[in-house]
Amino acid sequence: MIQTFDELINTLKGSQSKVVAVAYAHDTDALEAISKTHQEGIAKGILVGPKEKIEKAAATVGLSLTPFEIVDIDDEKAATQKAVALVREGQADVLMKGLCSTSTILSAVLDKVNGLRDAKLLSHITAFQIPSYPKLIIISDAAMNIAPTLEEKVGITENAIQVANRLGNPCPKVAVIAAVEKVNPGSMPCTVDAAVLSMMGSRGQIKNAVIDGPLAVDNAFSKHSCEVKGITSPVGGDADIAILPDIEAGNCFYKVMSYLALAKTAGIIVGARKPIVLTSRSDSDETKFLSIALAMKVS
Ligand code: COD
Repeated sequence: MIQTFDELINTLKGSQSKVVAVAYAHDTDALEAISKTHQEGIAKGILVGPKEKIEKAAATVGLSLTPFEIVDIDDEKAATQKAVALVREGQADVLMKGLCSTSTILSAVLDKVNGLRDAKLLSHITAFQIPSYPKLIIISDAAMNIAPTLEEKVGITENAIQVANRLGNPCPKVAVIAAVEKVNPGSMPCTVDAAVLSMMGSRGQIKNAVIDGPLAVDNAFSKHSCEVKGITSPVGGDADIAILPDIEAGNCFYKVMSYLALAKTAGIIVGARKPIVLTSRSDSDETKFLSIALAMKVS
């Protein structure tokens, strides 16, 4: 079972046959990340966008583009659609956002005819490595589904479980997070969703995981907290996955882990035919590299 990002990287070394398609690639951050990925022997890259601008961006950060194929397309929408097409046609294994806007890439991905949608819900998952916890923590959804319904939370949970399975954990422990551990139907509807997801796990409707909720964050990750509060839970204190109630909670968790707890962080969108790396400009170079690595592992 993969417990750290170093272990993840080690499992990928030598998998140079896999390819990342970068949409609108004249972005120095994306170019540096893809170049590191190539140097580490993890993946090759196809750069889609205006060739002259890609070369200029690479020159400003001193990168050689020799190892990369460039598909010369000026227009943002057309370049993004081409990168999506490369993934859809099997010429690339992962899609990565370059300088195109988030809405341009998401609408190309969600396009019913030419996009990357399968029957499944697309959701964002983040993996964190932090010294105070003995294994990677996966959370969802910090960036895609805004206010998921119960049905969408089932999709979010299943996607996160599949990522944990791909990381070698056949039966991850899933904490469905709320502010409290008691079901409060009147005032806190997310506690009801958490209880239903938990029951769907124990009835085998959601497979390959042990699910418990509602659990507050302290119950999910601290055995001491469970003892103090008298909570008996197969997940409490040892969660592999935390499902957050909505994008606000998910995004706050992500930013607190990254900016205040200084976690090593990787984030990708899953549920499409292939994973998508959609990092933001404020993410560190390390996060961009680790996100590509996680996408490679899941692809
Ligand atoms: N999975 C599968 N299909 C989806 C999903 C999904 N998560 N979301 C939308 N679709 C499908 C719909 O069924 C529909 O067929 C089509 O896509 C368009 O759906 P709309 O009209 O809801 O699409 P949008 O463009 O209004 O919304 C989709 C977004 C993903 C853009 C939207 O949910 C969004 O803005 N999410 C938050 C993104 C964000 O701001 N993140 C910032 C945090 S870093």
